[in-house]
Amino acid sequence: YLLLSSSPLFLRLFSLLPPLLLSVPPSLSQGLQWDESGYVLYCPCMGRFGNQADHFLGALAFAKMLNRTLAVPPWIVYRHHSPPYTNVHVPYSEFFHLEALSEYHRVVSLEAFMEQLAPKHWPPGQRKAYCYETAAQRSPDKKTCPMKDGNPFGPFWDHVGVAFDESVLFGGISYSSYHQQLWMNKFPPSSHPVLALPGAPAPFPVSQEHVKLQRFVVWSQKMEEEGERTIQKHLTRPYVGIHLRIGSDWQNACKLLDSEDAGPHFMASPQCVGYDKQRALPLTSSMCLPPLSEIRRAVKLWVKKSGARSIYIATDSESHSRDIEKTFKGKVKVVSLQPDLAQLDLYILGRADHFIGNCVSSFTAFVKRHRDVHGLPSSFFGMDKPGKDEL
Ligand SMILES: Nc1nc2c(ncn2[C@@H]2O[C@H](COP(=O)(O)OP(=O)(O)O)[C@@H](O)[C@H]2O)c(=O)[nH]1
Ligand SMILES: *[C@@H]1O[C@H](CO)[C@@H](O)[C@H](O)[C@H]1NC(C)=O
Ligand SMILES: [Mg+2]
Repeated sequence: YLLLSSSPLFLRLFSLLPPLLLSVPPSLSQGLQWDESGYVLYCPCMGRFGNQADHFLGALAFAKMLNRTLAVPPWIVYRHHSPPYTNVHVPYSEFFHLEALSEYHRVVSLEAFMEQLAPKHWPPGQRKAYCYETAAQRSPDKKTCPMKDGNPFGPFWDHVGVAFDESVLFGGISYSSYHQQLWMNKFPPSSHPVLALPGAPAPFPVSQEHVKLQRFVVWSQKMEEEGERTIQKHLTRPYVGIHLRIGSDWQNACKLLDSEDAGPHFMASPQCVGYDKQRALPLTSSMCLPPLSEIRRAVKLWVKKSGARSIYIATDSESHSRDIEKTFKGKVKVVSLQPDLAQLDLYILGRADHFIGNCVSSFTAFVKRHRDVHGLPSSFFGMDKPGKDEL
């Protein structure tokens, strides 16, 4: 069992991990049958959790579109500033129910695929990489997919235990449903059983039609227990959860908004300004990087509206909890745990009575989608009433 204490939680969670396959539900891990319709493998090699989650939804849809089983990759967690000072590859099922995905489409964990299916059906010597011609242009011979070039690419495939033997290049084809038939014709599973890709076959941010796939991303029992215990211990309902994305990398990113031709679409912003570029609401700088005055205004408004008795602050930097406490003259409990495990923040924000997020952040987007699935209200700094997209 996991107990919460501030710093070693993350490591404890991993040290308790049974080696690879034991954490996969038995029905999915035992006696895996080879799928003649083929597989999609990819590295979640762009960005941190929020980006990886956006990409995951698109990759899931892509696999279904091609009627191939998705080999669900582990999450890549960057632990460069604290132990173990390296990338950690966390099995999907550590955070979420692998089986819940099956309601939408056939999946297998990449770990189980490698352990049980690859030795016989995708053996060393026959491992082809697939990529865009443009990606291969960067290689010395101009025709090799850059599967393991640099971080996180190399460490990822090393972790999985894969070396690639050959490259298959493609061009003039996109990952959207528009090209479904083209994919099917070009790469039939009989001659191309395993499509291994250097990155997710999906756009960032997640496309509008795939937002609703969040429904199949269900917290693991372990995360749920840890999350519920934490909420019960520290918070009093109703509570407002807020996401402060204000660290230095973010300050730099938001500066790009000041340029003349910056439109409303910037990183995850379609989630609040709307996906339709023509009709999108304006994206202001306080939506990207809310100043303390805006943080206090929005928190005050939503605490009042929801009758909140406590506030949970998730942050990538400082929590401003003193200032927020003062705003309420100590009458509302203000909590910021800054857990080592970012997913614990996501869990707590996802369960709040009201959530105020950062429109441009994909970390917020994960929470927003989860709350929409469960019919819970959300708003954004700089925007109290987010635009509604027809799904
Ligand atoms: N624990 C915690 N980590 C955060 C928070 N905000 C950002 N981070 C970290 O910063 C990363 C931001 O990258 P990403 O998830 O791709 O979201 P984005 O950059 O905001 O779109 C997260 O994955 C976390 O590791 C937060 O509120 N709590
Ligand atoms: C999709 O794949 C499954 C599993 O291999 C197979 O049984 C089914 O016939 C395929 N469907 C189509 C339309 O090809
Ligand atoms: Mg990011």
